[in-house]
Amino acid sequence: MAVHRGKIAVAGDRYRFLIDPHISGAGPSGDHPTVGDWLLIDRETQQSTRILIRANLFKRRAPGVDRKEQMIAANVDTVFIVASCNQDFSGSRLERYLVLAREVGVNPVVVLTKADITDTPETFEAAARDLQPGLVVRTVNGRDPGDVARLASWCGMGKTVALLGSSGVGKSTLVNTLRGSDSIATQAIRKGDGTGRHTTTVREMHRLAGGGWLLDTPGMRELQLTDVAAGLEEVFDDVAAAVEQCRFSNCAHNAEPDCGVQAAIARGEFSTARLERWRRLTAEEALNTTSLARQRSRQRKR
Ligand SMILES: Nc1nc2c(ncn2[C@@H]2O[C@H](COP(=O)(O)OP(=O)(O)OP(=O)(O)O)[C@@H](O)[C@H]2O)c(=O)[nH]1
Ligand SMILES: [Mg+2]
Ligand SMILES: [Zn+2]
Repeated sequence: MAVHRGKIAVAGDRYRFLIDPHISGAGPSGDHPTVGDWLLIDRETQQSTRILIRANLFKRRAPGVDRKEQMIAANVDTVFIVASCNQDFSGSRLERYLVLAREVGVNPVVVLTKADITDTPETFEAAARDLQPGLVVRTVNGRDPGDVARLASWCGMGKTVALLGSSGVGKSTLVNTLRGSDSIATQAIRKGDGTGRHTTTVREMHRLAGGGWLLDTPGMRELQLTDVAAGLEEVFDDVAAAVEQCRFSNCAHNAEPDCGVQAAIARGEFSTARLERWRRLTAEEALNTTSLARQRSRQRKR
């Protein structure tokens, strides 16, 4: 149900308590449980004995010195990628979350909040839709129950929706409005730059009266991608298809002869800005994935 410092909250048929996350038979990867996991628990010892196989797992490369892999959530049906219609909006940041969702294989819905404080919600909506053809985008005032009801179809009985996004975009506000309560703390954003104050500090599941679950998460400062080659290929499928057309397999897509990417740009299939974003994310993913692989093999040797 929730990950606290050093403890996890579990719930089952008529019980709810905190347990130690260290599991004896945790399986080959040695993972700890995370929010959304299904566990087998020994009623007598109140110890978890096994994590059931996950339908999916969101993870990122944690910020900080050790830069380990960090689990975000498991067994998610839909992810609400939340951003607000203000100066904090960033298309390329949304795109990172989108790559992660596609990699994990979870249906993404972009939720643009704070439609009530802009005169031009359609410009934010257009920027989001531009990221991938067919992307589902909903623009709402997160404090208006009537507006937020348009998100209810993803939150039905037995469904789990994870909310991801930067601090201050209104994730907890959405959870409160969808639940018709104000039990989760929210906090005004900074006036200067419109960023949040990292109000939510715990990843936690919240139950809806209709039997759905909302997984609120702390706003992320940066989403560093790792192991997302498939997600990148899906979000940038136009660039990936163009790369296939290059004459040289090691083409750098600058001024090489018969470069499929430059040809696609010349035909107006995508912009150089999109190519640059693809370059940046691909380089970052390659770097993070190799250094994590190195870390893992070092751990195995120990
Ligand atoms: N006007 C308006 N204010 C909103 C909307 N959504 C959220 N807010 C406000 O924005 C501020 C931040 O909202 P939170 O729900 O705390 O944001 P959060 O994404 O949970 O932030 P962290 O917990 O720090 O990650 C609060 O003051 C909310 O009342 C909206 O749609 N319209
Ligand atoms: Mg919050
Ligand atoms: Zn090329």
